[in-house]
Amino acid sequence: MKLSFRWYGQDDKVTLEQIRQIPGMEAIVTAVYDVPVGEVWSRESIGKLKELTEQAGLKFEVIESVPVHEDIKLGKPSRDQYIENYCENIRRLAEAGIRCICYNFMPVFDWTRTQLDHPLPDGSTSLVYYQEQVEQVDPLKSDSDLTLPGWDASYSREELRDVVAQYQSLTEEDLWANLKYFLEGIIPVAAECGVNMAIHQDDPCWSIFGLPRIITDEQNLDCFLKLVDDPHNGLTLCCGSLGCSAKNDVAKLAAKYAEMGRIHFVHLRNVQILPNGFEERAHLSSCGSLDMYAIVKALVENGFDGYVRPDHGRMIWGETGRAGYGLYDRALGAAYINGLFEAAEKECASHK
Ligand code: DNO
Repeated sequence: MKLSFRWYGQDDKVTLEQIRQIPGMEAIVTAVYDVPVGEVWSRESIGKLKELTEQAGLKFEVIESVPVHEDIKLGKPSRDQYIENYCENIRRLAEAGIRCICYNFMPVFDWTRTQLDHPLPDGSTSLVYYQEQVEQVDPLKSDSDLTLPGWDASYSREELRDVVAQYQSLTEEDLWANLKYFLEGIIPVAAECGVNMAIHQDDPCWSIFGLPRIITDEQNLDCFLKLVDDPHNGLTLCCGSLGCSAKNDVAKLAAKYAEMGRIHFVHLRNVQILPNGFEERAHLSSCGSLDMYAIVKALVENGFDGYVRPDHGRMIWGETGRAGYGLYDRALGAAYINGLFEAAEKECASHK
């Protein structure tokens, strides 16, 4: 595996110099943030990210995310232009050395939580999702001030209502058809450029705010991989997104899709499943519902050799910053991930 760390560019409070000092750190996961969703990224912006990353002694090989324009998800006539722009981004990123692109196909809202600073008993804070709070934080209601770091903040409330309304007549089948159309446009380009596309699961892995969500479970991941049956059409296996539903056996999915060679990127984090939702916890198996060692072992035993990153961390030691993306707890996560892989690799080698 190649250990990586998400970095939000020069505005990130976490610096490349800090990231480089995490043991075993190889690559940076980043994106161009100065371009509206759907537009072509400038070679200058891509080049700057590459230069900064490489100057810091890290590799520039993974992008998270190249976002997919809503018109593509909605299947509007303008999608062809947006798909062409997407292909151009793949080409430009490949030229700059990118090997893996993470993206998602969630209508309107990316990852969603109901509180970003929930205190845990040890005094740290973490991101949580409580069903009873979902109603209160409905982003379409005028008295809701919720905006989350993962959401496209460029929408006004009116625009948000409008785009959500456009989904009212869209069924899950339509969304699948639009995803297939998108993949048929981009995967041949990715294959030609040697880039692995890695779809992120919907987070949480169920429908929210009345919008369809389809990248949610084993059956749907099977369907997804068959839409375009090419190794460049693969997954970002996000343990926390799949693992917040007890119906997903993440270790089993890790084994299955790694064996098929379709996992290109892994987000490792633990969650505690609760009757009314879930809480993000420290990475350790004993802190949440997921058996992190079983997941890593499943990856190693099945020949996974892609990128891995610690996912959301708690806020600890008084750190403030971007929710889920502070330095300290993610660095602890990285150290733990190193340990899990070393143990799994040695155990696997001893059985050969
Ligand atoms: C949340 C992230 C997601 C992810 C996108 C991928 O912290 O895991 O925002 O980057 O869904 O497109």
